[in-house]
Amino acid sequence: MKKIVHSAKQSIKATTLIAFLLISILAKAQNKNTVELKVKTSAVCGMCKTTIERELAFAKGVKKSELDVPSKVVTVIYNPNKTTPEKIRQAISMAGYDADDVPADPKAYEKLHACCKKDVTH
Ligand SMILES: [Cu+2]
Repeated sequence: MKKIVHSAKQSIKATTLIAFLLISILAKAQNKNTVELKVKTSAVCGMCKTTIERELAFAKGVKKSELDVPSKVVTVIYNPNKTTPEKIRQAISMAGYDADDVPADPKAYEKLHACCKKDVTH
Protein backbone atom coordinates (compact mmCIF):
# COMPACT_ATOMS: atom_id res chain seq x y z
CA MET A 1 0.00 0.00 0.00
CA LYS A 2 2.74 2.39 0.95
CA LYS A 3 4.50 1.65 -2.30
CA ILE A 4 1.42 2.44 -4.39
CA VAL A 5 0.95 5.78 -2.66
CA HIS A 6 4.60 6.51 -3.18
CA SER A 7 4.51 5.84 -6.92
CA ALA A 8 1.31 7.81 -7.31
CA LYS A 9 3.00 10.75 -5.66
CA GLN A 10 5.98 10.27 -7.91
CA SER A 11 3.87 10.35 -11.06
CA ILE A 12 2.03 13.45 -9.88
CA LYS A 13 5.41 15.06 -9.38
CA ALA A 14 6.50 14.09 -12.89
CA THR A 15 3.25 15.37 -14.43
CA THR A 16 3.58 18.65 -12.56
CA LEU A 17 7.14 18.99 -13.74
CA ILE A 18 6.20 18.34 -17.37
CA ALA A 19 3.29 20.77 -17.15
CA PHE A 20 5.56 23.39 -15.63
CA LEU A 21 8.14 22.91 -18.38
CA LEU A 22 5.48 23.20 -21.09
CA ILE A 23 4.07 26.35 -19.53
CA SER A 24 7.46 27.98 -19.28
CA ILE A 25 8.28 27.08 -22.90
CA LEU A 26 4.95 28.53 -24.05
CA ALA A 27 5.46 31.64 -21.93
CA LYS A 28 8.90 32.13 -23.46
CA ALA A 29 7.50 31.80 -26.97
CA GLN A 30 4.83 34.35 -26.16
CA ASN A 31 7.30 36.76 -24.62
CA LYS A 32 9.58 36.62 -27.62
CA ASN A 33 7.94 39.62 -29.21
CA THR A 34 7.15 41.74 -26.22
CA VAL A 35 8.74 44.75 -24.61
CA GLU A 36 8.06 46.28 -21.24
CA LEU A 37 7.32 49.99 -20.96
CA LYS A 38 6.80 52.02 -17.82
CA VAL A 39 4.71 55.17 -18.11
CA LYS A 40 4.15 57.72 -15.37
CA THR A 41 0.47 58.69 -15.34
CA SER A 42 -1.72 61.07 -13.36
CA ALA A 43 -3.80 58.25 -11.85
CA VAL A 44 -4.96 58.86 -8.29
CA CYS A 45 -7.23 55.97 -7.31
CA GLY A 46 -8.41 52.46 -8.05
CA MET A 47 -10.98 53.79 -10.50
CA CYS A 48 -8.20 55.44 -12.48
CA LYS A 49 -6.35 52.13 -12.49
CA THR A 50 -9.41 50.37 -13.92
CA THR A 51 -9.97 53.06 -16.54
CA ILE A 52 -6.36 53.08 -17.75
CA GLU A 53 -5.97 49.30 -17.73
CA ARG A 54 -9.25 48.89 -19.61
CA GLU A 55 -8.22 51.50 -22.18
CA LEU A 56 -4.89 49.76 -22.68
CA ALA A 57 -6.56 46.35 -22.92
CA PHE A 58 -8.29 47.65 -26.07
CA ALA A 59 -5.17 49.29 -27.47
CA LYS A 60 -3.62 47.45 -30.40
CA GLY A 61 -0.45 45.50 -29.63
CA VAL A 62 -0.81 45.74 -25.85
CA LYS A 63 -0.56 42.37 -24.13
CA LYS A 64 -0.88 43.39 -20.55
CA SER A 65 -0.89 46.45 -18.35
CA GLU A 66 -0.67 46.90 -14.62
CA LEU A 67 -0.97 50.23 -12.88
CA ASP A 68 0.53 50.81 -9.47
CA VAL A 69 -1.61 53.51 -7.86
CA PRO A 70 0.89 54.77 -5.20
CA SER A 71 3.65 55.36 -7.79
CA LYS A 72 1.19 56.18 -10.64
CA VAL A 73 3.36 54.09 -12.92
CA VAL A 74 1.70 51.78 -15.40
CA THR A 75 3.77 48.86 -16.65
CA VAL A 76 2.77 47.92 -20.17
CA ILE A 77 3.79 44.73 -21.95
CA TYR A 78 3.45 45.28 -25.68
CA ASN A 79 4.42 43.91 -29.04
CA PRO A 80 6.86 46.37 -30.67
CA ASN A 81 5.81 45.14 -34.13
CA LYS A 82 2.24 46.28 -33.52
CA THR A 83 2.52 49.46 -31.49
CA THR A 84 4.93 52.08 -30.16
CA PRO A 85 5.50 53.81 -26.81
CA GLU A 86 4.09 56.99 -28.43
CA LYS A 87 0.83 55.23 -29.31
CA ILE A 88 0.57 53.76 -25.82
CA ARG A 89 1.07 57.20 -24.23
CA GLN A 90 -1.53 58.57 -26.64
CA ALA A 91 -4.04 55.90 -25.55
CA ILE A 92 -3.49 56.84 -21.90
CA SER A 93 -3.96 60.53 -22.79
CA MET A 94 -7.20 59.68 -24.61
CA ALA A 95 -8.41 57.99 -21.42
CA GLY A 96 -7.99 61.35 -19.67
CA TYR A 97 -4.62 60.92 -17.99
CA ASP A 98 -1.14 62.33 -18.38
CA ALA A 99 1.37 59.87 -19.77
CA ASP A 100 4.96 60.92 -19.15
CA ASP A 101 5.29 64.18 -21.11
CA VAL A 102 2.03 63.70 -23.02
CA PRO A 103 -0.71 65.70 -21.30
CA ALA A 104 -4.20 64.26 -20.77
CA ASP A 105 -6.65 64.89 -23.61
CA PRO A 106 -8.72 67.84 -22.26
CA LYS A 107 -12.08 66.42 -23.42
CA ALA A 108 -11.39 62.98 -21.97
CA TYR A 109 -10.12 64.57 -18.76
CA GLU A 110 -13.38 66.58 -18.42
CA LYS A 111 -15.35 63.33 -18.55
CA LEU A 112 -13.45 61.73 -15.69
CA HIS A 113 -15.15 61.08 -12.40
CA ALA A 114 -14.55 63.99 -9.99
CA CYS A 115 -12.31 61.94 -7.71
CA CYS A 116 -10.07 61.00 -10.64
CA LYS A 117 -9.05 64.54 -11.58
CA LYS A 118 -5.42 65.20 -10.90
CA ASP A 119 -5.88 68.56 -9.20
CA VAL A 120 -8.28 67.08 -6.65
CA THR A 121 -6.60 66.29 -3.36
CA HIS A 122 -7.64 63.06 -1.69
CU1 LIG B 1 -9.49 57.83 -9.98
